[in-house]
Amino acid sequence: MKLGRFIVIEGLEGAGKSTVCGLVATALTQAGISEVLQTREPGGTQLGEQLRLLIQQGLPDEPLQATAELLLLYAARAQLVEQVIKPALARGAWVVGDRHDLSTQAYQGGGRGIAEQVLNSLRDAVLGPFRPDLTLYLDISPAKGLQRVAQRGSFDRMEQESLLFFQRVRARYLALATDDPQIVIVSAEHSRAQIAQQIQQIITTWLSRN
Ligand code: Z5A
Repeated sequence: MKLGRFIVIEGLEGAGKSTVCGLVATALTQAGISEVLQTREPGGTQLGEQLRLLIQQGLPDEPLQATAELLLLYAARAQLVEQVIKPALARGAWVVGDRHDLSTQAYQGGGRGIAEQVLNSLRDAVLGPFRPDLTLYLDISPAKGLQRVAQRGSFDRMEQESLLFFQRVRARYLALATDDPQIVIVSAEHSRAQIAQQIQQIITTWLSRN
């Protein structure tokens, strides 16, 4: 039985997901929720962190095929959901996830062009009916997001994709978010202070209704 809630933060690189995960966790703690756990995907377990490295760095002499990448992401997700997220929710903890399944729909579906039917079958096989209670999609233009990330100095395998790739990812995010009442779209191009205020408002309103 699920006692806690699962809130996911999504968006392109540089959208501010890690920053917002921290803001959401703080807002929940201030609202009196005693245990708040933060996760990230791919990652969050021993297996997931190893797969994260593989997905981000690739292999030296062999391109990672799109379907192989998809299966690695789901292997990491299966391990995280079963080993960390579901047990946490069952004991009453709230979980704030830096990315979850919507990333796969956007990057592997919109970006890589894997058919929706394939993604949906895999999602249903791995996750069954398990879904987040709330998703905040931080919307940013790919150029602006990559500009923020560039300040870190180096790009990982995915960040080296073309601007067109990220435009397709963003378009898929927006299409999915517009269709789903449990996804809230937040413009991520405002200042940190404006975003912090907006996140606080969204969480306060959502808590009062749920
Ligand atoms: N991936 C996938 O393809 N399919 C999947 O199913 C999943 C993932 C789950 C790893 O993701 C990669 O895996 C990712 C997608 C793929 N590919 N890429 N590339 P990740 O989440 O670990 O990496 P990321 O998306 O690249 O995260 P990030 O670059 O760390 O960005 P972020 O978490 O959204 O932002 P941040 O760290 O909070 O902020 C980035 C910088 O911007 C930082 O310097 C901040 O100080 C700054 N920032 C934040 N907010 C602002 C505002 N409001 N104004 C100005 N500057 C700001």
